[in-house]
Amino acid sequence: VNLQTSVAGVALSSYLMNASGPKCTTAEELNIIGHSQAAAIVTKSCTFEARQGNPEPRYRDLPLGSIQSMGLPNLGYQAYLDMVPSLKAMGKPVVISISGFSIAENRTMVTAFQQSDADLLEVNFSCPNIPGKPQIAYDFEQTEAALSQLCQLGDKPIGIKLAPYFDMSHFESMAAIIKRYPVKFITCVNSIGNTLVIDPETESPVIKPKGGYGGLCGDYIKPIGLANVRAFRQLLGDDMGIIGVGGIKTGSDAFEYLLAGADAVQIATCFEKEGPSCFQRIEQELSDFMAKKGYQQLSDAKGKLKAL
Ligand code: RRO
Repeated sequence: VNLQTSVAGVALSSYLMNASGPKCTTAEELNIIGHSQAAAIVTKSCTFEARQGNPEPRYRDLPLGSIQSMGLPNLGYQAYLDMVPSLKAMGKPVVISISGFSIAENRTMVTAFQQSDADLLEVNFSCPNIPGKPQIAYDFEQTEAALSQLCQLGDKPIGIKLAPYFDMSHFESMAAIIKRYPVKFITCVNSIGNTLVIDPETESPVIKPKGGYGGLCGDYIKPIGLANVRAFRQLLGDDMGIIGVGGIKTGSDAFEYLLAGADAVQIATCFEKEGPSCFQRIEQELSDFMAKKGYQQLSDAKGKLKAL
């Protein structure tokens, strides 16, 4: 099965890439992704200054996924800017995730990466883990204010990483805002923010930051990711690039996101737990699954969820 695809005009050799988050912070980690079967290299969300992130323990594997409150540990945007040439040299598209603490910081960083050789800029509007900082994607006015400033800083496609939504009116409001600006792609969804996992033995939360509140990831969130991709595909039409994320760990999970309308998918928790071999494995499973159904390319099934 031909798994070639594209997002915002950038060609991808297959349907899968890493998600911003796990194992994509250092040059060494990004090099491993470069040498894997992932179709692109996605960097950890960067901030203006380097950050250590939140106090540990800040990540916990769970039976059906994970919970984390990393707190944006990263090398600072200049380090990723300096890395772009060596990442590009690995021969696949480079996706830079940008997560400033203000519109001014995002402007500075987007402007810098617009002048780099990166392929896609994914501006993160949905980090749930910074104490005192709300998720921009849940504040429609702030989202609009940010988009009005970030979309005209260069020709490279700008996309936004969205929080999960749970109400049809929120899908409609966010889609209406996105349509007013030249946003070229969206990535749905970030973790479900501010969930609480309690260990009854220790009688404590399983992670330390924010009193235990953290982003829920993995299997738990697949139905939410699917709903968000499907809703935005229906509201934004076929020209919008949509990258699906949330609970993909098998070829059939990826196929479900294809039916919902995703142009490509990102793998977070499964990559965290399994390592870089997950990309080749899931790609092969997706190909086998589609072949068994008689499909020859992604477009044969993309967005074609059947009514019951
Ligand atoms: O670093 C994090 O704590 C983090 C980020 Br920036 C994000 O966007 N989503 C998430 O679940 N964790």
